[in-house]
This record gives sequence, structure tokens and C-alpha cells, in this order.
Amino acid sequence: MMDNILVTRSSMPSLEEYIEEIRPIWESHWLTNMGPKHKELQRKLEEYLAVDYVELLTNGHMALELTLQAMNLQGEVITTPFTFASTTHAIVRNGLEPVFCDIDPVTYTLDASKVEKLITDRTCAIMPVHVYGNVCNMEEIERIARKYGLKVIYDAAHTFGETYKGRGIGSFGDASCFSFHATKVYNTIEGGAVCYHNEELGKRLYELKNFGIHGPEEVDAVGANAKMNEFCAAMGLCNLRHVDEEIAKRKKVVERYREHLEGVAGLQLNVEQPDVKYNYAYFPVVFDEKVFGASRNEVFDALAKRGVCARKYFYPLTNTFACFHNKYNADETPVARYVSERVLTLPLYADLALEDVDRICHIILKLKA
Ligand code: T4K
Repeated sequence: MMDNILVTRSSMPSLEEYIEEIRPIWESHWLTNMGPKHKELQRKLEEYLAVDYVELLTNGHMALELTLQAMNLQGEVITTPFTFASTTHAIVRNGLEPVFCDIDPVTYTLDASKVEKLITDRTCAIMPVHVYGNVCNMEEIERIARKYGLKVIYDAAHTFGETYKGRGIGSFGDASCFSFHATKVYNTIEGGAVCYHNEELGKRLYELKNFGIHGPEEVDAVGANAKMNEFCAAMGLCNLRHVDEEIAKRKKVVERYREHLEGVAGLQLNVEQPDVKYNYAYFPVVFDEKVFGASRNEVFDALAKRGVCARKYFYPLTNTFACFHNKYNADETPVARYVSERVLTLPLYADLALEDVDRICHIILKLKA
């Protein structure tokens, strides 16, 4: 019986490194509200992510929510249901209407060939997700957006540090929103960021994350409190020093999974897209029960029985959530439904032992017909 293995485990610096990083916070008593650590991290991330500007926030969800608010959008937003609750909620919480587009069966990202027929005179934006770190068909999405005058906001929660054709992934579209949650490739404990080009958008975001305060005696927007605090920024500064090494270790874990699972009939592994430098954020496997001989849920249970906690990211689809009271119809996104009912993301983190990967694969392959 092996120790429990969870779907992921947060990357952390040594305690000593973190203590050194937070020492000045003790000395200055400056804990939050855009302090020196916040400023330093913002600058370092602009460089690391190779983007024009970064605005730091409390989490990836607020990055999405405040970006939509900062753009003053009204009407419909074309998006994917194959994502975490956050993407759809950010749209709905802004009083916008999500219009669900199906996904590509190989990359699981928005199927760009299906976007155009969903556009109406109320469409104001497209919010695709680089799900699992797979990069959306950005050329086609942005061509459509230009043609119809739509904003493009990428949910880039899973793509920290990735590049496409050598360009920082956050430099595409009008904005890209990252999550720095504890479970992500790169974390600031809780945290997130918006990458953008337009300075006006940046000013709006800066104010919206601080209650919409424009000046000492002026509040000109109904903002939120979404400021990253100094302890989170300090964690981010430490983790940034090690993230390349962490990604290299993740790559080794992914390669080990591939050695065992590549080519097994009935298993669909994640693709390696050309021109993408990956961060190895997730290891999704789509199980075709008829060919493999066991369903996703049977694999999930077999792993759980042996202390391995894989996760059904992303099941259920967001267009089936109870909070939407059957307003949307998952029949209209059949590929997303197919994948969502069959996908399992296997444990993946930098320090996952390769012997544990072997054991996880052994459990899975024993279920093969
Ligand atoms: N857009 C997309 C596409 C997203 O996937 C997400 C978040 C967002 C937007 C919003 O970003 P944030 O506002 O969260 O920054 C997790 C994360 O909470 C969430 O950030 C993430 N996506 C989602 C896919 O996964 P849960 O409810 O599955 O997490 P939880 O608590 O079950 O943790 C999973 C595993 O991670 C645990 O079994 C062990 C490990 N873990 C967890 C925590 C909290 C750690 O090792 N350390 C920790 O501190 O949602």
C-alpha cells in the first residue's frame, strides 16, 4: 500500500528562503496595498512572461472578473463549458451572457471553426481557455474577433511560462488572465494576474482591484478588493527563482507517463502542439471504455482504492451547473460532453516520484481489457 498521492502538490521554496524574503515586511510593517514586493513581482513577471504589462491580483478568478468589468462589456461572451467554474462565473457575475461553443476533440480548447456561427449583434467578446496548458487556435480566434470587432480575453490560468512561436503566451489577445493558485505550476499561495497591452485598461484594472478608488477623494467605479498582499508576492518572488527547474521536473514525470500509456488502445493522451513551449501543467487522459475496457469512473475508483487521488477536471461541464437552472443545453456542446464524461487528470507535480508514476500506470493498465 503506497502513501496517498494527490492530484498535485504545491511547489514551495525552502522555509529559509521564504523567511529571508519576508524579513523586510517585518521591518517595514507594510503588509499589503501595492507594497514593494508587489511592485517587484509585477516587474519580474512582465519580464518572465514576456508581456507588455502585468497587473497582480488576489487570484485568477478576480483577474477574469475584473478584466471583463474593466472593458465595460455588455451582451454575450462566446466561451467554452470545458473549464473550471471560474471562467463561466466571471462572465455571469458581470451581468454578461455566456454563449457556449464546443471544443476541439484533440486540444480540448474552443473549436475556432464553430465560433463564427454563434456571433450575434449582442456578442461583445470571446473568452477561450488554454485548458491544461494546450494553446487555443489563437490565429483563427483573433481573425474572427478583428472581423467582428470583439474583445479576446484568454483564460490563461493553466499556461504560466508557456510560449507560442517564441512569444509569451500572455501577450496574445486584448488580455490574458493567469492563476497563481497553490495548485498551479507557479504559485503565489493565492494569486493571479492580467497581462495586457493597453495602458488605459491597466489603469482601470488598478482602480478596480482597489474599490474603484481613483484619488484620495474620488471613487469612480464600483470596484472590488483584489490586491495581492506582500506575503503572497514574496512567495511569488521565491517560486519564480525555481519555476524553470520545477517545469523541467514536471516534464520528466510526463515523459514517464507517456512511456507507459502512449499507444495503449482506448486512451487519448494530451497532444504536443507544434510551436508551443509547454509547462506540463496537467496530465489528462480520455478513456474510451469500449476500446480500453474500463470507464473513466472505474479507473478513478481503482486508483482511489489504492490511495491515488486523480481528478475529473473538468466534469461536470459548466453549462450543466445547477446554479444555471437548465438555462443552457450541453447537447449543443457534444464534444465537450464526450470529453468531460471520460477524462481523468492524473497526479502531476515536480516532486512526484517516477516510481509512483510507474505504480499509477500499473493500476490503470491492469484494468485494460
Ligand atoms: N480558470 C481556470 C481554467 C482554472 O482552472 C482556475 C482555477 C481559474 C480560472 C481560477 O483561478 P483561481 O481563482 O483559483 O486562482 C483547484 C484550484 O483551487 C483552482 O485554482 C484550479 N483552477 C482548479 C482546477 O483546481 P480544487 O477545488 O480542485 O482544489 P483542491 O483544494 O481540491 O486541491 C487539489 C489538490 O491540490 C489537493 O488534492 C492537494 C493539492 N493542494 C491543494 C491546496 C489547496 C496542495 O498541495 N496545496 C494546497 O494548498 O480547485
